[in-house]
Amino acid sequence: MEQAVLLAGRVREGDPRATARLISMVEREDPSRLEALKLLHAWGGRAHIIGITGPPGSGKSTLTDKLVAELRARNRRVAVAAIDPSSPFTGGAILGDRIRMNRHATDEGVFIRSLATRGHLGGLSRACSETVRVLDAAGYDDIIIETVGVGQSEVDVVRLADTVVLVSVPGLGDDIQAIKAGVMEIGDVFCVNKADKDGTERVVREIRAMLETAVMNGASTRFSELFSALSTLSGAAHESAPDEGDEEKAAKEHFQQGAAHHVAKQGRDHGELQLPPVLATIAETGQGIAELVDAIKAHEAGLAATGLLALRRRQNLSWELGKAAADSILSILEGEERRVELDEQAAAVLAKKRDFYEALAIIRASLASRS
Ligand SMILES: Nc1nc2c(ncn2[C@@H]2O[C@H](COP(=O)(O)OP(=O)(O)OP(=O)(O)O)[C@@H](O)[C@H]2O)c(=O)[nH]1
Ligand SMILES: [Mg+2]
Repeated sequence: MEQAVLLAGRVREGDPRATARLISMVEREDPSRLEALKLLHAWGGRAHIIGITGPPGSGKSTLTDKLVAELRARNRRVAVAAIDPSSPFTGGAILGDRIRMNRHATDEGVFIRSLATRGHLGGLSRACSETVRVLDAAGYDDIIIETVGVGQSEVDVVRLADTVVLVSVPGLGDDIQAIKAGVMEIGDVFCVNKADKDGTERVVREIRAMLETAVMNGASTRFSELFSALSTLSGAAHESAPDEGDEEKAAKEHFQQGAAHHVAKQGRDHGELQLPPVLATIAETGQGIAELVDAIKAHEAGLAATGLLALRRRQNLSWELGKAAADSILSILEGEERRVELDEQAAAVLAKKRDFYEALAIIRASLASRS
């Protein structure tokens, strides 16, 4: 306990060694981490959490490296949690990332960590969300989560984010790679990297067309929600005379209008349709990075101005709680004692002593009585 108080205190002061130590405890699922995490709970909620996802090799790490540099130039303290799902896709990538990110190694305003996780269910999401909480409490202004958009659990990780950047690249085939309908929905900012390659314009057009179709079909993208909230706000701001309220109110309205304008500018106005920004970048040279950061920050400002940030965080957390609850029930079911019980019920069903649903009801009742 005393240890946890000490460790949490040092994390809160922004001590990078304490932060790294607590994250290592998170990684190896050390039960004593929970005490420190609980103590840090009150200090979280200030960082802007940015998720970056896309197909393997699309340049996420190179982009992240450049985003870090740009955010530093804007005086932000930045932390990166790069997920290493130990998948065959990413083999060896982490070493390259380390070398690339080395230039930030002596910068105290940067913290970079790749997260290796155990293969078990829920391990990845849990480790990532706990890590983000640690980094948030440690006072980093921006936290970037880099995760490869292949499996469901990797994509799930970006549900922690306030702003999700979906990366794609030209030349990965006709059916726009990993950007399938489901993944599309989670994107707030779209980035076509490797714009030095042929076919960039085509991918940009395709993504816009997909977004357009989705919006026209009534699919509520996160962006369209944001945009309509912003238009309501800026409409209201125009109606009330600025001199009737106090200075604070005027400043707030000014900010809201600014955010609305910024988001409108970054997104593309297709007549009635408001689409999220689709930007082209060359991560290797840094081209388009400042615009990408502008778009990410405009998105954050828009969320904050409309109150959608609080809503999104609640939705994210509620999803996370549900997932953690499901995982913990599953781990109970996978325990030895439960296996015996499941086995007994299976035997009873096979022997026609009871049917499947009666057996299920018995298991559910026994689980409920336990908790
Ligand atoms: N031509 C070109 N190559 C790029 C660009 N950005 C990154 N690359 C290269 O693409 C390769 C993959 O880049 P990474 O940043 O490791 O990609 P990643 O998406 O992080 O890869 P994984 O983490 O393995 O999924 C590297 O060789 C980069 O140098 C770019 O804008 N143009
Ligand atoms: Mg990478």
